[in-house]
Amino acid sequence: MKPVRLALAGVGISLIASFSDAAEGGRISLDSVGYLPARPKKATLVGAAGPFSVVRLRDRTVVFASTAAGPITDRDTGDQFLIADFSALSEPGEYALSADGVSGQSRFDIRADVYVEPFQLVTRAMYLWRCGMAVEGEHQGVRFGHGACHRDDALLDHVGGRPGRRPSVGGWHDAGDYNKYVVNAGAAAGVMFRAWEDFGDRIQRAPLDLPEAGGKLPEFLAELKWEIDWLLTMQADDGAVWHKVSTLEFGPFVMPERENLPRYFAPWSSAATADFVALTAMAARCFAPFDGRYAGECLQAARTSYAFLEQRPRNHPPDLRAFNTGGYDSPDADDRLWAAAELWESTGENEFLTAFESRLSADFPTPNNRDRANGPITVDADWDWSNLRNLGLLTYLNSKRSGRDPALVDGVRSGLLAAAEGIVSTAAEHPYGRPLGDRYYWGCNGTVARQTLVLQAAYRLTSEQRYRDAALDAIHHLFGRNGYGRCFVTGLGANPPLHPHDRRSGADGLAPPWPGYLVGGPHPHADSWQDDQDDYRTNEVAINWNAALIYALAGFLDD
Ligand code: 9MR
Ligand code: 9MR
Ligand code: ZN
Repeated sequence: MKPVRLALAGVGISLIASFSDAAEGGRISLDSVGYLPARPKKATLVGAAGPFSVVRLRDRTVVFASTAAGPITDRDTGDQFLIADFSALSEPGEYALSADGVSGQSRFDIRADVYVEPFQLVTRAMYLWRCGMAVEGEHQGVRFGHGACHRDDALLDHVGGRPGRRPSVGGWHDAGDYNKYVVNAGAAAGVMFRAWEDFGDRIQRAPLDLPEAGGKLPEFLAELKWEIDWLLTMQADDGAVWHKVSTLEFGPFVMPERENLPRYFAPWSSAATADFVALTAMAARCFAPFDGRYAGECLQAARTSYAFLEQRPRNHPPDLRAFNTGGYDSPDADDRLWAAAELWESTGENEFLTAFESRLSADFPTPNNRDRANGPITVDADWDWSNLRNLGLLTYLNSKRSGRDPALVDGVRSGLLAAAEGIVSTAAEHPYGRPLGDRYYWGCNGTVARQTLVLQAAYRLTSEQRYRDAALDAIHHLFGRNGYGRCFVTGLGANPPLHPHDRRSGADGLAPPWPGYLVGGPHPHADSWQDDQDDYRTNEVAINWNAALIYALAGFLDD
């Protein structure tokens, strides 16, 4: 679908219609889930004249009226937009915004707990992704579920030629497919552990209604344990970590318990091994207060694989020639850095700190150069599974432990603030407040959510609200303030995706898709998203994207 240009008589400017079908009378794009009472509230108007108003639904009273600012021009496309700012409206309630020149109105809520239910929904979606057990859930009156699947995982043929199986049951399916990939487990669970460490108190007060509710672990950690238990099965006897458990070709669109293709361990990789170290080290310290024995097991597993890697300093990509499924193959420097950071944070042992700091200096020599001491160390504003360096940097920066090199700490701090500042201005300049600006690639919606890790870290250092407000921009964008005027999460908000590339949703015979899943998003262009099951490039769902959204929402559970 190409944007349609409208020439509105009397407005005097050429206005651009949306990427969506709602183009005819212009469009209002806003966070269709809602806004926090005290924080900024903006909508993007396309094809509007200027005046807009907000009606309180309870009594149909106009509670706010103003004129949208603009037009502002999208630097890349030349398209023009107006920005309706209704930040001053702070009374909790249910509302609808309408604008002159645009037919229809757009609903939203204002509430301090407006992101609690979305948080529960997208976190429960991780549970619904569980492999190896039957799962079920209800959403908007529809029951979703599948039977116990993949109880035979997995075959050893491709890891050393030994015939037979070794148990690797459990974990989460990766995405719309049912395979299980260690590197993406790192990206997903790593971000969720960070959510736990940053916002655990508040997370703990949001019930998830998981089978483990009421047990000795907080539910959120119980969900993570489902993944970590599986991850532990990916460690070979020598400490190498197999790259994935997968079919040889992607399976058909059937329910998981009916996918009966053989599934194999794939050969080890150093990136997967390092991600395993980082995750099991994080698990060790997050589980320690609740289950010391399990924490001990995780730490021992981390040490074993770390020692294995120390003997093999070079990048070792996985040999995936037998497989035509997801690769998740990228060099291991970021993974090794992350592994050292987490082992240090969990143990306090100097060996790991030294390893982390020398890697940091070697990759980014600035702080060792006396002339440029305290120069910024790059912190990425735009990152995904192939570059998990930020997870290590954030752990290092947040640490309460002593012994860090102050020049490196300063370098990371200034790099972080520079990255966060860049994100803030990118969001401010973007017509739809998109903190990733005009970068569109596979899974970019996940990155938009993931940017909030950097923003929240900057907020923690400075207490400056603009970092949190840019994190809210990310949420607003994903929940409807985008070129489609649609929420990108299944079962949530306005006009959400109905046809994600998700085998369960395609195969269960139910009309609505499985709820709580963030779709990958448009690429290569802003208008390339299609709500089409066949379009796995823009409309798949994946654990690393949902995990990032879990983090984004966890930051705003009580405002
Ligand atoms: O369903 C697969 C999806 O999970 C992957 O992300 C995607 C890219 O690796 O591939 C999908 O599988 C497609 C395959 O690559 C080509 N034939 C059609 C498959 C979709 O049904
Ligand atoms: O998220 C992955 C994206 O960064 C890659 O560009 C893409 C192609 O390699 O693969 C994506 O991951 C898919 C994985 O390979 C298989 N399961 C579904 C994942 C999401 O589409
Ligand atoms: Zn399964």
